[in-house]
Amino acid sequence: MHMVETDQVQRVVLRKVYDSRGNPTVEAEITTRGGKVGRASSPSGASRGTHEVVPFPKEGVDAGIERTRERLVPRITGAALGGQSVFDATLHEIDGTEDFSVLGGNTATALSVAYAAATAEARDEPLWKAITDDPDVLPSPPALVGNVMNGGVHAVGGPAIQEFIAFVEAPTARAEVEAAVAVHREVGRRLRELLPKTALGKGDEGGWVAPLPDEQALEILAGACRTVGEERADRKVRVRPGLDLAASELLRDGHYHYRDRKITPDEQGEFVARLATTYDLAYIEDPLDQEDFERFAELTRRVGKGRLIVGDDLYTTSVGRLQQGIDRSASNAILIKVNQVGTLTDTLEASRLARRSGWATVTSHRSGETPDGWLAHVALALGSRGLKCGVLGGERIAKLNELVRIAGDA
Ligand code: 2PG
Ligand code: MG
Repeated sequence: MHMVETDQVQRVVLRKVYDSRGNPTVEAEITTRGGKVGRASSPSGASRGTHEVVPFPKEGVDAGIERTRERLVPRITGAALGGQSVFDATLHEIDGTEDFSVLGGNTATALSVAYAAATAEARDEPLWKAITDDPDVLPSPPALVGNVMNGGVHAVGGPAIQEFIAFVEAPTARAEVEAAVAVHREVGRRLRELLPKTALGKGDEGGWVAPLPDEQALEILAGACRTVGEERADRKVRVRPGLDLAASELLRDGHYHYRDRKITPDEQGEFVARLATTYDLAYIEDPLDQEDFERFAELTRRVGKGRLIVGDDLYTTSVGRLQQGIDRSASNAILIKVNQVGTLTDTLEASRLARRSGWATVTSHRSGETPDGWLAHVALALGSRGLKCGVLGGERIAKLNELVRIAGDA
């Protein structure tokens, strides 16, 4: 049990800062009467789901910040800390829309997390404890869902599939991070061997970008996962490949478009099912369009055993969308992104519903990120099966370093 909070919000600062793509986003800073500071900034997506809240009002980032300063800050100054759900309800009330189109979902996210961080600081406790339902248990580290090759809208000239992922499980956070980094390196080595004269690049999430068709890229990933897994098998490290197809981005005029062909939705289902079994995929995110609950369910029935079938754009962290998915057994896992719904309270609700239904949650970064580490705390607080945050690049490794820090690995 926590002691009753006596500390209060004294000062709220909102500022426009910049994400890893150089796009503007919002940072919130809450200073308490006791002189503690909670600070958080919000990431931004590129392959955004239709059902997400909007990141900024249509008038822009500055308008969202200005309105929040005027309407919210006077209301929350002097408020007690430790009342996350009341604070988040105030954000909704003042915004007054379903999709945070007045304040902006990114403004709300930065404030919601900064408030939790200020609460944690006031209690002299780690952030995850201020978020979780069960603050007395240190949760076990989630699997790492590390993006090592980029394509789709996160890259130029790469495969059509958005993310080629190393799914890493190990007894410690440190062993997981080291294995994920090793896969990233091994993919780089294999790409240089295959394409010695080609300039290789990196995508928005720090994964390699190479001009390869999707299945050839997957072969490279699967080979790299096998090599790293075999090297570390005696240390109980397991490494398997995974994909985020971000399929809504591939669908145009009723067909899924790849580099050199286009296929029907039925063919897409067949294609992904074949990839799942051929390459022993541990993780498949958004294999189909964000409205196609039916084919999601069919794929889960066919190949869902022993792997995570994850809805991102399908659910957008929304309880209503998730309930539809549960009713139809559309997948067995949900991707969790705080700024798809705008507050930690909404995020926790989605996570609780998933867990009550026996589904896994995977807590995720966005393609545009800041060097904050709070995502690792959210993953732990929710008891997530996975933490998806890329591998390399300052804004990605910041989350992994925070995970190592929290886990207290020597
Ligand atoms: C995704 C994310 C993060 P974005 O599709 O899962 O990897 O991308 O933030 O662009 O939506
Ligand atoms: Mg996704």
